[in-house]
Amino acid sequence: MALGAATVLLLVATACADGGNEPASTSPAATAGVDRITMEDFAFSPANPQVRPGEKITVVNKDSAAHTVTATKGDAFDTGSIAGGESGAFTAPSKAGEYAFVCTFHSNMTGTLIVR
Ligand SMILES: [Cu+2]
Repeated sequence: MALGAATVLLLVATACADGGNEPASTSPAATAGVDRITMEDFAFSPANPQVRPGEKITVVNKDSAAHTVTATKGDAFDTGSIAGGESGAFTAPSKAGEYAFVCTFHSNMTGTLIVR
């Protein structure tokens, strides 16, 4: 008598596609409703601020070194040098879009201004 070794493995596919509660992130790490950017520990906070067209953005430098917020393409915006402990400002472009920016003194300090 041979036992038929037919093992039927029933895999119940758990493909439940109902009730997905993951937060929808449209733009990567965009921080909405920002009117201020802080420079601290040689980084921008937030690095990806979302602002309104033509909005005035205050920039606060909490480091001791000088920093800038400078658009990498063209002359969309530029705070010029902001000394340590000081603050400055710039006006967001009137045209919606994403504008990369950098500190001209520290090329590793980067961010993206999201205008919409
Ligand atoms: Cu800097």
